[in-house]
Amino acid sequence: MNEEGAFIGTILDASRKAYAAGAILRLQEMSIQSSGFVDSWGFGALVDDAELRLEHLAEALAAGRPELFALDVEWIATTHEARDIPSAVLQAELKCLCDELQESLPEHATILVRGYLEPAIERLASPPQVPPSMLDSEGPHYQLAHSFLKALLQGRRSSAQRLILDALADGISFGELHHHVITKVQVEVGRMWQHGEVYIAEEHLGSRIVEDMLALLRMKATYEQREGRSVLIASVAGNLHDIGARVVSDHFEMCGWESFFLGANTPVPDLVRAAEDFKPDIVALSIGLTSNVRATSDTINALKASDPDLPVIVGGRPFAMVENLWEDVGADGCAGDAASAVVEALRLTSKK
Ligand code: B12
Repeated sequence: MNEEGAFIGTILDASRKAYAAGAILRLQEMSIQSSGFVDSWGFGALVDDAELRLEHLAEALAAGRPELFALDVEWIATTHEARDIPSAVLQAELKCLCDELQESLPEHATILVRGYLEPAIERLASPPQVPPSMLDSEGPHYQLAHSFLKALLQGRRSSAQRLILDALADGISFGELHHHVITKVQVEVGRMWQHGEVYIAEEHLGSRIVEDMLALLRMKATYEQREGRSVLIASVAGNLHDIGARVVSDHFEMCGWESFFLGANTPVPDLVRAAEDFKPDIVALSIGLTSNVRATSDTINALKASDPDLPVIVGGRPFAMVENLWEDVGADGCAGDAASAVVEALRLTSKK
C-alpha cells in the first residue's frame, strides 16, 4: 500500500462529510446543464453521493492506484446512464470535489489527489463502457445458465433446484455448475442491476435461492479423502458478499481440505483470533467491492503480525480487475476462481 496515499486517505475519511458538503454547495452554485437533477436530489442525498466518491478516492489513494478510482467512476457512470442521470452531473460533482480538496488539503496532498480525480473526470468525456453479458450464447452450458437465471429472477426455487439437480444427474460436474452456471448467473444479475434491468429485491430473491442451491450441492458432492490440510476462509470486514467465498470453501472441501468458513463481514481481531484457534495452513480472504481493499490490507497486516509464516491468499472481483493489486495488499497469492484457489493454496502450503 502507498504510505502517503494512505495518510491522505485517512484525512479524507476524517473530514469526509465536511468536504462532501463543501463540494455540493459549490455544485449548487454552478449552473450546469442538468441542474434539474441537482435540485431534485436534494442537498442530503447529494452529500451522501459525494461521500461515496471520497470513500472510493481514499481507497484508491491508499492502494496507490489511480485506476481503481477511475474504475469506480466508470462504474457509477454506467449506473447513472441506465437511470437517465446525465453524465454532466457526475462530472460537475467530481470537479467540485477537486476544487474543495484543493482549498482544504495541504499542497503536496492536492497534487497527488488531482492525479486521481483529473483522469477520472477525463474518462467521463466519452460514454461509459457497458460491460458485456457474461452469459455468452456460445459458452458452455449457456441454455442451462439462461434457464437458471430466469428461474432465479422469477423466484421459482423448485424449478431452479430441478435444473441444477438434473444437470448433475446428466454428468455435469460440480466445478462446471459452480463456474459456468452459478457464478456467471450471479455476475449477470449484477450487470442487470447496474443497468437498471432488475431491482434489488430481485437480486435478493435470486441470491437466497443460490445459497440454498449451494447447500444442496454440498450434500450431493463427492469429497476426496482428507489429506490433512486446512483453510480458514472469510469475507473481509465491510464485505457483505459471501457467496464467492462459500463456493471457494466448497471447492477446498471437495479437494480434501478441511475448511473453516466464517462468511461475510469478519472483523479483523476476530479473524486473527480464529486463525490462532483453528491453526489453518492458509487463510483465504474474499472481497466484493473496490472499497474493500484497505480492509484486506489491514486484515493481512494483523494476521502477519500474529503469525508471519501463515500464508494468505486473496480473491474477488477487484483483484480480477486491477492487475497485481493482490501484491499491494500484502497477500502471498491470488486466484480468479475456486478451482485455481485450491491450486494456489497447494503451491503456497507445499513451500512451508
Ligand atoms: C449478490 C450480490 C450482493 C448481495 C450479496 C449476498 C451474498 N450473500 O453474498 C448483497 C445484497 C449483500 C450485495 C450488496 C451490495 N452490493 Co453486491 N453484488 C452481488 C452480485 C450480484 C453477485 C455476487 C455473487 O454472488 N457472485 C458470485 C460469486 C460466486 O462470484 P465472486 O464473488 O466473484 O467469487 C468468485 C471469484 O471472484 C473467486 N473468489 C471469490 N472470493 C475469493 C477468495 C479467494 C481467496 C480466492 C482465491 C478467490 C475468490 O472465486 C469465486 C468463485 O469462482 C455482484 C455482481 C458480481 N459481478 O459479482 C454484485 C456486486 C459485487 N455488488 C455491488 C454493489 C455496488 C453492492 C452494494 C454497494 C449495493 C448497495 N448500494 O448497497 C452492496 C454492498 C454491500 C457490502 N458492504 O458489501 C457491485 C460492486 C461494484 C463495485 N464498484 O465494486 C457489483 C459488482 C454489482 C454491479 N455489477 O454493479 N450484493
